[in-house]
Amino acid sequence: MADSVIITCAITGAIHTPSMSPHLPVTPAEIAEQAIVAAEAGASILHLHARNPETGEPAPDPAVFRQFLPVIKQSTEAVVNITTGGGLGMSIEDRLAAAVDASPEMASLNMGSINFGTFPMLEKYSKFKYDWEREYLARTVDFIFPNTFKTIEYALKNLGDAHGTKFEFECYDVGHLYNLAYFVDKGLVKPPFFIQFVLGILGGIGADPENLAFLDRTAKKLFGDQYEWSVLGAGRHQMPLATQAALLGGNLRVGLEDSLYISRGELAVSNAQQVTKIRRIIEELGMQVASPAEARARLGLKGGDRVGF
Ligand code: KMH
Ligand code: ZN
Repeated sequence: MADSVIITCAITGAIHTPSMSPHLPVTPAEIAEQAIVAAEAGASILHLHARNPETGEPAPDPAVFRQFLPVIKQSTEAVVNITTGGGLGMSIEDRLAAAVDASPEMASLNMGSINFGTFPMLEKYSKFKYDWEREYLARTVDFIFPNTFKTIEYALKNLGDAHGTKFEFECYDVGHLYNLAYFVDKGLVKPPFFIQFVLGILGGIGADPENLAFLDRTAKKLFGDQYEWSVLGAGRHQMPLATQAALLGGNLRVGLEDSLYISRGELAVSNAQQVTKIRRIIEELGMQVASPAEARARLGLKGGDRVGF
């Protein structure tokens, strides 16, 4: 068990829409600013998506990412982790474009196809600023988030091998760990690797504490000491599961991508506010927050000077 906890912060994502919170970063300037302050608060890995600056719609365009990547790199030591999940409904080419263009130290890689239901949020939000928001949520009642063995292998080769990018393997259910084991056994994924348990997405495993313990146990059985793990809990499950992860010797992810709140019914005013809260919990438990240098060493990353931005 490592003696420090790696905090990942996921700045804006592609789940929440602008009308859900005035604090959700949309423009490149807002994304850069919130990422930098989150790093200053203790996040060692910054997981980044981009959005259309005018409408806030998830955007795959490498040119939009390039408006904030250099600013973040110049202002922090934090590891940049670019999404390959993109926005719901994007093609696999679009999903990979920004990471292939930027050659980051890390990128996300989703380890199995799932139903990805965000439509229940329509029960909570009725007024939207932009036309796209309602349909973006409604369409997920009949949406499968595609991550096949073919597309996973394509990313491992064209981003992992080709760019020296290492992955945040997003596992939404226990079967995804066995998909990962297939690629480890094939030699396409080499240790040390980084598993992100994703709990509480409608379509994936539920956010029960027993499920995190189950995933932790299953990963240990499959991978021994070849990996580091982290957990992201969606919505109200974010802080409880992050706290449980720290106690279990894991790492954790916070950020407005996966929860807009700082506590029950209270919107977080920034990503940094969530980082500060979980950092306080980690330190109250007598543990420390890992630095970007520690994260790079433990995850075997290529270094911030070997990226393409
Ligand atoms: N929003 C998380 C549940 C990705 O960007 O590749 C999953 C995620 C996927 O972050
Ligand atoms: Zn993401």
